[in-house]
Amino acid sequence: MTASQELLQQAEQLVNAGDYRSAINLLESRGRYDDQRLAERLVELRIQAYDSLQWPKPHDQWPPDHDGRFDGLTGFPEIKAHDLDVGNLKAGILGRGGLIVRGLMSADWIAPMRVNIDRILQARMNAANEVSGKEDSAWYHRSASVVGGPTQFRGGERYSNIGSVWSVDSPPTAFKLIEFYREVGLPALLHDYFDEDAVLSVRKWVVRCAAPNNGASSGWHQDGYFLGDANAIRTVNLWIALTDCGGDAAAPGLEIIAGGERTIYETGTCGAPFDWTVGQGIIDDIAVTNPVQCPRFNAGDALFFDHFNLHRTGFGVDHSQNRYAVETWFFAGSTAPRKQQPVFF
Ligand SMILES: O=C(O)CCC(=O)C(=O)O
Ligand SMILES: [Fe+2]
Repeated sequence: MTASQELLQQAEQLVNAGDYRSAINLLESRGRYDDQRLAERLVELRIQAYDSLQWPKPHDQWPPDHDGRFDGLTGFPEIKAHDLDVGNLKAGILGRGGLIVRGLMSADWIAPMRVNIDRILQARMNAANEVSGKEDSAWYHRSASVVGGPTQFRGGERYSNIGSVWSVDSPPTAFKLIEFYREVGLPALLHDYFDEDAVLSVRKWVVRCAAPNNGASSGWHQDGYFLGDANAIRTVNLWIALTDCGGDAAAPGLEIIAGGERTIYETGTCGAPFDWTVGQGIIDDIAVTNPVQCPRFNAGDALFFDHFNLHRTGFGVDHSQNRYAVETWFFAGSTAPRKQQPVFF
């Protein structure tokens, strides 16, 4: 038996005894991201674990207090990665609608992550186009535990090298991203923020490559609209640029409203193209006091915000480069929306 098979067997014993947490810890700490079978099993266990673990009842100190250290600022507060702590995170998200963290992801993570996203999109395309021998790529594999079951490919034009993919559909990528979250101390930071453990989810944990779409406008939205009862859920989104983008850069960034207003706006009116988008008329009203921001990000810079934030992909008029990014929504375990399929990490 190989070392990897032995690890998987030990993990199975722990799972059979109901101890998902130890099984996951074992595979995560002793396994490798490029061990295909192990990375796939780890994704399955992370999805299955949520139901078998105990989660606290939602506490009533929500939203938590913050010290207003960024009050009076226009736009988003900015800090360096080594200053990321719960005080800055609370005052940023709850006081100003977001917090920019410069240099959160270091260069040794960024380029490999971009390459991985290319591999994932290519593997999905190969599978859709039934390229012979390429159907079962390590880089694109839908776990049987994902609700909705196996991906159904229609083939042809459906997929390209541009697009978004659930991170769990790429087990090596999910493995590496969780390693990154640990490296920058997110589990403890988010525990302090939520006052309980955070979880990931199948549907709101996304890697993407967005192409320039000069002159186009994407939909203004609040993720709270999709996620269920906005007043019941507790979230932190970590959006990481893997390409220089926004501002005067050559790739699309984010257009986003600062200010920390905690309300869900009407959708589907005032010129909104879809029932889930907020109309330009409403944005124009808000922008009188809170101008739309399009922050300039360097690859590795991050923006934290939550489900009340109003934003859209920032298509410009003369972009020439694709933009890679990772969008990770964390949920307080107690109120994680079931429809998003919570993922233990
Ligand atoms: O990456 C983008 O352009 C969109 C990101 C977004 O909507 C989000 O992170 O919630
Ligand atoms: Fe969004």
